[in-house]
Amino acid sequence: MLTIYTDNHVLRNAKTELAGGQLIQTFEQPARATRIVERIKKVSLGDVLEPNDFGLEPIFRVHDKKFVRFLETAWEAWSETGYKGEGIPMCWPARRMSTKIPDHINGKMGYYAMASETSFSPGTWEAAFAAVNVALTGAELVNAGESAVFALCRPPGHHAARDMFGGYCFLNNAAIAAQYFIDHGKSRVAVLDVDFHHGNGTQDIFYDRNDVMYLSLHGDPRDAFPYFLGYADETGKGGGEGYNFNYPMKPGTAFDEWVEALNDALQNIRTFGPDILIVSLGVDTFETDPISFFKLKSDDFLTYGASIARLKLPTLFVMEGGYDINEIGRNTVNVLQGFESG
Ligand code: OKP
Ligand code: ZN
Repeated sequence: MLTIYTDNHVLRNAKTELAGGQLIQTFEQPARATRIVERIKKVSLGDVLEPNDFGLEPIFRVHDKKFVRFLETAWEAWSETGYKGEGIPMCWPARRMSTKIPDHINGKMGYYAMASETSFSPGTWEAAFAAVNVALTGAELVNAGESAVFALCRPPGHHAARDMFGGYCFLNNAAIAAQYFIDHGKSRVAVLDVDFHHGNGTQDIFYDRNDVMYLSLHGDPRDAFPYFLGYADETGKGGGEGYNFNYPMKPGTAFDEWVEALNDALQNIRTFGPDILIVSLGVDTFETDPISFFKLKSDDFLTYGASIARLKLPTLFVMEGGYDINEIGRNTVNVLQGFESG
């Protein structure tokens, strides 16, 4: 399997994450992607290619222009205030408040944020933009007939909505790739999100559409981030009714139960009959992930990779989460090798 990867992800290297009332070292760190690419080379999964530059147009097909402009300029504006720390949103347009976009960076930060753990740091925009190019290069190859490609994106994307960042995400790599397929001749795309967290951004972007189906297996939002989306009764709206599937699962869920949800999702994908499958691949379902509560084992990743392959669809894997740095390489590549054996 081909992998798309660039070292530019290291430009996203925030020093702080607000967690439990403290500023701690970020879980979402450069070593994640570096460990994965090392494992890919170690097992000779296939060639590792640099991304091409697709510019901003494919991003504007999914994201709000003012939001993109905000991401491009946020670090500069934040640092110009003289604040000593990294950019952290602190005040949101909560219930019954105005939705006008403030001028001050502090106000803008809150307007565009969906959470406060994700600090802005120098290079964040450049890395997020590079990750989109990684996803789009993979999409272009799959569209040209490649049967499966791994887009090793970092930072991740599935929490980023049309005009919101947070949950370590800035631009929605998988959603931008899905829209790219639709804009380049494909009629139907399924996005299967196996990251531990619900991909609120991807769901939201395609919620009223029937050309992109979104299916997500994740920690029940009653107990897990992003808390305010990902419930089973969210099934789509308008023309998109029936094209959104959520499988929330409780703390401690192990593979036997998880795979039942996967099989149900795979059956829904078969019924939909898409031209393309995008897998939002997070391996934070692993038993020792430091921020998650599922109990998958390393061999389970091989097993479910093979299950996904049985759909026999052209497939783009897009990297999302996974925070047990010591096992992220093995677990991620297990999915890809399982897929190739399936
Ligand atoms: C991003 B992806 C840890 C709380 C973390 C944000 C999680 C973002 C996960 N103290 N909250 O879906 O893997
Ligand atoms: Zn996650």
